[in-house]
Amino acid sequence: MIKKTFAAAVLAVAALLAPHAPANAAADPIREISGHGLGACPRPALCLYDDHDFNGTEDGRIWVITGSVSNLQASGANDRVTSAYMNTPTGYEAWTYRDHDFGGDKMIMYSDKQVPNLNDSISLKRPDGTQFYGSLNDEITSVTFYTVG
Ligand SMILES: [Ca+2]
Repeated sequence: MIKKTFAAAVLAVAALLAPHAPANAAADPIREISGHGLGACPRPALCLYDDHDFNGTEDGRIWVITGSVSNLQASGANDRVTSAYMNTPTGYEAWTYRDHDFGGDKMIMYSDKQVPNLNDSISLKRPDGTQFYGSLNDEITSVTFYTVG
């Protein structure tokens, strides 16, 4: 409860400090497109695909991430993502989380990383930082996306 209140206060202050950009200049950190394959993913972005193998050979839902999203529910992507492609040059990093607000087990996505099936046994980290192998299929609920260095 205290943590939530603090987080809300930080967000409120951040909103006050943020410069006002023209309405049409503010990029939505998540948008949905339809397509399949790695080529459908714009750069730089983290693309989250509804189906395995980057939606295979047929068009499907792709969520294009260019900023952090604390809950994928509003975009319709919550608990749906089955493959992922980090289509960025070096200097970008993303984490995908099992829970909202960047909680629970997480998977790192570094530049050019491809994960064709989140149902495979993939390298994950617990909230305490310990590494293990498990699935995140249809379980991703929040994402961070940021530049490093
Ligand atoms: Ca899915």
